[in-house]
Amino acid sequence: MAKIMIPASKQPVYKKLGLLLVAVFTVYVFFHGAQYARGSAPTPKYSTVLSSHSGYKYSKVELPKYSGPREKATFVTLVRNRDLYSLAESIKSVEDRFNSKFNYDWVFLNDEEFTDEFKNVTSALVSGKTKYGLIPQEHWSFPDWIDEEKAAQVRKEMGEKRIIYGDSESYRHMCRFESGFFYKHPLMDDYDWYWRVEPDIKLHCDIDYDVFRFMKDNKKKYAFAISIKEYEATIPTLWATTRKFMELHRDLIHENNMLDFVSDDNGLSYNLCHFWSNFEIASLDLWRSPGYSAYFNYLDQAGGFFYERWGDAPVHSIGAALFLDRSEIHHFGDIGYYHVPFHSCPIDTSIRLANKCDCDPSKDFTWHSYSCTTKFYNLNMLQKPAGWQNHIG
Ligand SMILES: Nc1nc2c(ncn2[C@@H]2O[C@H](COP(=O)(O)OP(=O)(O)OP(=O)(O)O)[C@@H](O)[C@H]2O)c(=O)[nH]1
Ligand SMILES: *[C@@H]1O[C@H](CO)[C@@H](O)[C@H](O)[C@H]1NC(C)=O
Ligand SMILES: [Mg+2]
Repeated sequence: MAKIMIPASKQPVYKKLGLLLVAVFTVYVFFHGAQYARGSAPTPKYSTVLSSHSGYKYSKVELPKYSGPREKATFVTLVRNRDLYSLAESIKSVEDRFNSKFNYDWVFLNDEEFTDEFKNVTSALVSGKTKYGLIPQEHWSFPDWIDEEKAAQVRKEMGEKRIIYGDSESYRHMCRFESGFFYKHPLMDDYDWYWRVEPDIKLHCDIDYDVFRFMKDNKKKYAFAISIKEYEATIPTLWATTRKFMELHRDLIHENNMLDFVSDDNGLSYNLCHFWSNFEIASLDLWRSPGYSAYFNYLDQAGGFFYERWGDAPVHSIGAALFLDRSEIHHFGDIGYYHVPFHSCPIDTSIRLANKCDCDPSKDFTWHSYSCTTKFYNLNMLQKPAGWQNHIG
């Protein structure tokens, strides 16, 4: 959508051009009025204000810049009550940078009931509707084919080896839930798209367009901000299991897949590359598809979520690489993002200034040698920003 930009610093000029301004607004209001009529968007919060004021002042305050048809989309956060205030900062950042302009809903999921304090604080921060869901027990427990003693023994051994979260049972339920169940929660039935948000994340830049509409209009199904390599010790047999699945289900794998992102030797081994799943903007159809459903069930039966410590990030990434057309995967290079310990920060100064980014480009991880994003650009012959070589680190 065209942007109407009337910087406050130029207001005196507009006073002189009062008539022209009125004309511009008339066209603007007409255009957007037509958009509301076309779409199924709820009435925008400021629509009536426009006609009851005159003058240039509301060019800064009340223009419904980001109206029009919206997607069936929601934010989704899996979280414990005790992480409320870490999450509150994430929400405030996402609202300030993006969602206060679009008012998308937010679904919160938990393996325990949310407290009233949690609901009060989060519903005050979110500009869209908030929904709170309890995870059904069968989505957060050992399936009956898992040998719990063996699983406990593995946790002990992986703890002794100091593998990150190696001794944690809840982390494993979390990874299995994010891999195969979050999109099956009834609260997610209302949506086609989601944006995953975790506690303690931050958006570094303003996002002035509807990312969900971008995904739809550009035929994207999965988008990431940061990619990285997995700790091999957490997934010793994930690739062997994936290969067995591929042999059994060749028909389910997309003919124009992106297997070359996850394997450097034509499928023989996993190169450990994955999209960092604490940030995801994606289509729920991907996970609800016959291909991914069969893949998740196969992995779940194999038991690696408990007998190893398979993460949802490699599982989602391999899933996206197998079941999507490679053109359906998108890197959001203009969204500055932080989740400890990595930043993505646009290294292109003009993007950083235009989007009011507050990050230090020298801390950007995107073009670092541990990141897999350069590989993603190379494989897809996408143009990398000028100066990317200087950020290899
Ligand atoms: N309800 C619930 N949510 C959890 C639990 N463990 C993790 N989560 C959530 O699952 C997501 C991933 O967990 P994190 O602890 O952030 O895992 P991580 O990102 O790999 O590790 P960090 O570097 O610690 O952030 C976050 O949204 C957490 O809030 C749990 O036991 N219960
Ligand atoms: C939550 O908000 C309700 C309504 O404002 C209030 O009655 C209740 O005391 C609040 N509870 C907590 C724990 O903040
Ligand atoms: Mg996290």
